[in-house]
Amino acid sequence: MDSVAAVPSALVEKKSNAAGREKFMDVYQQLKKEILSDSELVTYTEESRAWVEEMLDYTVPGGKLNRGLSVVHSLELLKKDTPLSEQDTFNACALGWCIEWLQGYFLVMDDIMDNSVTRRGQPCWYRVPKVGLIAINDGIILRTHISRVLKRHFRQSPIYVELVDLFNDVEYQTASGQMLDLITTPAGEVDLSKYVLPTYLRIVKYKTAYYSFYLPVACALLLAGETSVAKFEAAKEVLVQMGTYFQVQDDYLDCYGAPEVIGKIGTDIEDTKCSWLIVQALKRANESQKQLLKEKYGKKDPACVVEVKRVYNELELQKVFEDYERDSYVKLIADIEKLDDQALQVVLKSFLAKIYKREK
Ligand code: GPP
Ligand code: MG
Ligand code: MG
Ligand code: MG
Repeated sequence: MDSVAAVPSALVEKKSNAAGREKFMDVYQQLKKEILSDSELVTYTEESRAWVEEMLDYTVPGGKLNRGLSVVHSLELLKKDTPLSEQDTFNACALGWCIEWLQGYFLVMDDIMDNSVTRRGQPCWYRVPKVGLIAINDGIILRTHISRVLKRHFRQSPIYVELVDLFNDVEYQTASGQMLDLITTPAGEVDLSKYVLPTYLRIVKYKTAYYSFYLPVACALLLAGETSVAKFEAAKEVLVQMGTYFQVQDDYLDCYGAPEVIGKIGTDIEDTKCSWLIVQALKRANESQKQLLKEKYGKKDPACVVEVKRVYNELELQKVFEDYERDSYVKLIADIEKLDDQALQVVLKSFLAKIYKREK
């Protein structure tokens, strides 16, 4: 047995993950440097360059980086036994960062819309005193950086048009989902009859699943030279289901997660959100519990939030969630195993393994 084989495989994986993350961060530094020295369209002042740099460091790289790193991991798995060339690795990292930039932009905007307080363990960007609503323009700036990165690194590539289209389509889908999320629960209005599962599923498919799950894998498929529309569609079908499961976890953690672990303080009850928990609660509540939810849901008062959570506990929603989580996993694995393409199966299973029973 040689020395590498003697190392437990989990350890090897951890080590290579750490190396992958380091490489990924190096590419972040490079892309940031390129943006800050890009004078083709904009001449920075010293002050504006410092603002953009601080804003980028605050809003882009501080998350779990699951979406971005998935582009690299998925491409490795799609290429099977052929190690990625330097160029392939760089391209996958650059697209991974485009997704992280997109995520940074969405979160800056979402936190304003959701009136959130913390994100990734620090105040939301708009809550930084000198920032305030400048954060809206910073969000737009983040969005424009994606086009700059795509242009600089993929303009000459045969997949450039596909990539630009993909990012545009996914942004449109996400903004439409965000709109559904917001107009289902206009401020000050509590109409509990709207909180039913089909409405919920439509919201989360658009606001979360496309950009968080389909987009990274679609980028990897494009980088791998995949051209079969059927393959993209097959992947999308499973990834949208996986994204739905991911958002259910997000809604669960909003109420039951520890803020110091998830890095944010939940606001779904105060914001009258069409969350998975309220949908499940209304399905199971008796008349008096329904009345209580109607009175207390969507109120800023912490005492009202406590009352809502009490009903959730009476209805044993933690147990309902555990069952849902297990069933979703089993169903997703079964759906993945129905696909013809073995490499795609491995990509999807690995993505699922990253989020199953996540605590943050
Ligand atoms: C997650 O919703 C959805 C998004 C972050 C997409 C936002 C889209 C825009 C076009 C701005 P969430 O509010 O439940 O996320 P979190 O719990 O992280 O605040
Ligand atoms: Mg939010
Ligand atoms: Mg939101
Ligand atoms: Mg949430």
